Amino acid sequence: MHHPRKLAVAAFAAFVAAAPAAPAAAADYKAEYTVSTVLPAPFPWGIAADKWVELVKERTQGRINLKIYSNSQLVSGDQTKEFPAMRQGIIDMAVGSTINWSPQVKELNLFSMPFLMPDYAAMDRITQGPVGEKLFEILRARGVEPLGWAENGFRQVTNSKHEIRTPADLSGLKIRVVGSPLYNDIFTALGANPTQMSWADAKPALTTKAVDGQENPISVFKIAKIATVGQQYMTRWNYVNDPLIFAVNKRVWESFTPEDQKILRQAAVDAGAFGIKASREGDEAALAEIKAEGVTVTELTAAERAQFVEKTRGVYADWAKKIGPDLVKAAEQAVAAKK
Ligand code: X2X
Repeated sequence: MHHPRKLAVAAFAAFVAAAPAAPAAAADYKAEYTVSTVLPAPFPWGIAADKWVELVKERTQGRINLKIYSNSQLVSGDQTKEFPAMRQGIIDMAVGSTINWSPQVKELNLFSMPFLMPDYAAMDRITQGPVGEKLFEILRARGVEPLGWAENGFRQVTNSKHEIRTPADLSGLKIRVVGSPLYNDIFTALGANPTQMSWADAKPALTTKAVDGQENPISVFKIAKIATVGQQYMTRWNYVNDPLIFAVNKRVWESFTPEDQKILRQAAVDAGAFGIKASREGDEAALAEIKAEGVTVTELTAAERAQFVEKTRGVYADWAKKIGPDLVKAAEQAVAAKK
């Protein structure tokens, strides 16, 4: 015969066991989660990532700790291996550039389509609308949970030889590019001689003059002191804008309680907004500073810019097929949409 008290205890235990998902014990969580990035603070990229770490820690009272590993160190400096490493769980999370993930996720080449986005508003209409949602769905199907957007910035071409005002000025220049083969195609179409290399190798190659030029946002050029290795000419052509995505390995994501998932996602959205502001304001401030350092900053007239657009139309059409014509069309519509 059972003691009634024991029965009550057993019933209560059964009730607890059947109760809907109680918050996972902290013991189920890792003491620390690895977050891969390329550029650390004070680059806007690192500012966004650091903010995420800070907000998550604060909003979980220190239960969830993210740790940034910058300069692609978790993938031995090869930033194009970040996405597969995160998908496989070698890395828990990343704040990564769409350029660096494009070799594995071809749809992310959308942001590298030459001269697709004329300004920040166009960029925001893509990332914050149905196209952004669609890209997040694609990433989700590929084994990572995307949470929010940040920004590396509009990328400008620089070189050590002379001012670039027309495609002819690019002729024969050796330009360091990263990530996707789309960049090889763009610079080849413009008559340059593109060479793919990681960020880790870029500055040494510029220093030794193994390459004549590179392309990166103004803030990156300034903070990495690219002018000091002889890059005296910048053309502000805004040919692509490079967004960053906060993402988490799927199994790691599923290990979090719904409440903690909500915190992680909202913290990414908030850190992203903070980082985007830092990126846009940073570019503005850096522009004045690099000019003061003696860098020639070339602004193109509409007619001059049109020549670069014209020369890259074939590459654009070719890559629209690879990325997906519907997705590219939706992005073009978002760009054209009036608020
Ligand atoms: O390697 C680059 O040029 C950088 C730092 O901008 C990226 O990771 C895309």
